[in-house]
Amino acid sequence: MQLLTPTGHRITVPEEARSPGPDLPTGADPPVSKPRRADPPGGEPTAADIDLPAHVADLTADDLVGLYRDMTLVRRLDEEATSLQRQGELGLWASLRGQEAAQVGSGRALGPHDMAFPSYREHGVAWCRGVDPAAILAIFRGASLGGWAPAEHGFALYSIVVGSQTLHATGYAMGMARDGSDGAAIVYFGDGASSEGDVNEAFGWAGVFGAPLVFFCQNNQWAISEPTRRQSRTEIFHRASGFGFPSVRVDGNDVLACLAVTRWALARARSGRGPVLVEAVTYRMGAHTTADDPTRYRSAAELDAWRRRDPLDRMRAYLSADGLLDEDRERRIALEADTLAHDLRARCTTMPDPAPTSLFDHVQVADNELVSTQRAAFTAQFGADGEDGWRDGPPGPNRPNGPNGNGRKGGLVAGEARVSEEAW
Ligand SMILES: Cc1ncc(C[n+]2csc(CCOP(=O)(O)OP(=O)(O)O)c2C)c(N)n1
Ligand SMILES: [Mg+2]
Repeated sequence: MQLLTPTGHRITVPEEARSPGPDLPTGADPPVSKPRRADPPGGEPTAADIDLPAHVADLTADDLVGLYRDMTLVRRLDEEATSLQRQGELGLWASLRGQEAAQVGSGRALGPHDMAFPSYREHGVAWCRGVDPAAILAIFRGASLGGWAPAEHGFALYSIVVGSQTLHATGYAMGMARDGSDGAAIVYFGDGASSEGDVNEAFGWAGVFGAPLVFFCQNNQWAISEPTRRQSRTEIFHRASGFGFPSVRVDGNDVLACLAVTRWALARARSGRGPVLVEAVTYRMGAHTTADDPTRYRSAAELDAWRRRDPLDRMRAYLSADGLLDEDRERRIALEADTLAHDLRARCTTMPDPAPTSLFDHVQVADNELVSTQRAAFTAQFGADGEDGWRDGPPGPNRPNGPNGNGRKGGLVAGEARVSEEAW
């Protein structure tokens, strides 16, 4: 298959190195793919006019290698986090494996005044926004109740309540417009989330108010064990037309296509022309979370087919064919990835446990009566530092060894990961 590089060269890439997947109505799209589109009512020219290569034409050789480096580092930190969970250092981990191109491509499209709203799997976007990966691990270790200061990074906190962040993002984007901000918002959600009422309400509000917002749906083919084809009678990207704004389906395993489309969508939103829905077609190569066993609901053949469209392999093939990535550069990136993983492990395993009373500290900006009352009740029972009786005291109704607890004598122990898997 012939590809056109941003620098105007034609290269040939093996057929199996491209996506989208077998169940998509697709022709032979190049990596910087022709977008599929759903025109909004009124015939406004939008996605039809996107000249994708033009949106990445400014990228230098270093920029291109930089995208590959981002994806490699993000994959490595994801692997390390998965191992840490398996070794009992994290309560849970939601892997992004397979979705690196969608996340790095869209994440690198963001500017300093833009604001991103993630779900719980956007470690690659977090990376692009300068969030310390250790802060993400702290959440999954139960050592942090938040993670980072959203305003510092233009990156909101993770949201576990599926789809809820689309409403937060819509309100935020409407506020940006009123404040005269020159940025836009982007919100990440999954194929499964698109079935939620929250997401459809967000579409309605963002469409009606012309909010400067990019809805970025990573269709990774699965919502835990529910395949996309059983979640919707229509293609996800078609939904936007019913709400009056344009949408684009993009090859989510193509980092350049994701970068180009998101740049286009953000520029459109920033210029006051309202929201866009991007459906990035990709694949979750790992389990839903470490609490999940995907072999119970999907075939090895399916995984294998998507493995051949691995976004890192594709970018490596692309760069190598263009002579932009030699063995030495690759070795240096691999070394950097190992160093990152090593550092992350050391920092994760030595994280101090938070004080139990810190639970009350960040509920609201200022204390209110309800939180104060709860804090007083908690310290009356467990002492000023909240430590008394947690570990081996007599049973109480909600204590680890009480009737509503988990029945384990001794309850929580220091260093034990504490994020409940059941919530996922
Ligand atoms: C409102 C709500 N309902 C159910 C859940 C349980 N849950 C967690 S993740 C998930 C599937 C989400 O699938 P998708 O939106 O495709 O995102 P993905 O995990 O594939 O990235 C579900 C049902 C939840 N966290 N929140
Ligand atoms: Mg999904």
